[in-house]
Amino acid sequence: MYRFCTTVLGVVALVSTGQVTAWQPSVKGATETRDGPASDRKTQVGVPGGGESSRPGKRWPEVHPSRVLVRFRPGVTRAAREDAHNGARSLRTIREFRAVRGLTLVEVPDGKVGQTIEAYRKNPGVLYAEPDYTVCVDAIPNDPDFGILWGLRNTGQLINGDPGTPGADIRATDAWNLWTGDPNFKIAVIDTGVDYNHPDLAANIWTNPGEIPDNDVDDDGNGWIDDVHGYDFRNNDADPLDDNRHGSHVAGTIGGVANNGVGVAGVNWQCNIVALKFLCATG
Ligand SMILES: [Ca+2]
Ligand SMILES: [Ca+2]
Ligand SMILES: [Ca+2]
Ligand SMILES: [Ca+2]
Repeated sequence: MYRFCTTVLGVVALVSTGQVTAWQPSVKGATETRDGPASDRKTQVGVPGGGESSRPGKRWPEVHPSRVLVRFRPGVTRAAREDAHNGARSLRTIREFRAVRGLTLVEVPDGKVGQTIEAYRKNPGVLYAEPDYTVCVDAIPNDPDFGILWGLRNTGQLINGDPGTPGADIRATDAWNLWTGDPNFKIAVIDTGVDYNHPDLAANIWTNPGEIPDNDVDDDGNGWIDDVHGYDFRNNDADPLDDNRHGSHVAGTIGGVANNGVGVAGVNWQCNIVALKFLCATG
């Protein structure tokens, strides 16, 4: 079985597929940002995902619908803080954190998180104000070789006996909390071809729905005969099967089937890889 390593192409794949744009609205507080009054929606611009509610498939981080975290600048007096709370129409102070000086958790009217944050942010004594997010465990796929993919998640693990640098990665697990790919996204791998039969790739390989294989006819009329999974421009045939492994390696980084208990995890757990071969067997 091939072992795919992470490369910068993985980052390219994330960018090329717009990985931060797709979510399902499954969260507390989402009602306010998606369906609330216009004034409230506007205030969500400063919230991750705010102001982009029209994008299809968007998923919102989980936000408590009646709590806000506000941190005051050093030196702001107790009286000034109370004025700020009153000005923002907070209902009460739930907690003042000792570990983070000036940080306070307040209760706000249900569904008024965005409006309250905007009011706090206008106060010069406020360092920042933000929703009370629910923090989730990172999405970790169950693929047995995920642990060696230091480019996706670097915990300082040993690779060939050498320790890595924790955090020197593309924050893939953070991204996967938001989005893990889309089976409708077509990503062309222009390389030495792709092993479209590979057990960790096959489910993410594009199949041309308008093309009947091996009948020597360009059924979909796109100019290429029998282009079922892509095309081999190096040898001028319809079979882009990899004869070098490099293209499959790249494909695995971009879209190795993830969380299937097999091999690696690609940056995109689901996608449609189009194999376009232009390099020969020796690269
Ligand atoms: Ca065709
Ligand atoms: Ca055909
Ligand atoms: Ca071929
Ligand atoms: Ca896998």
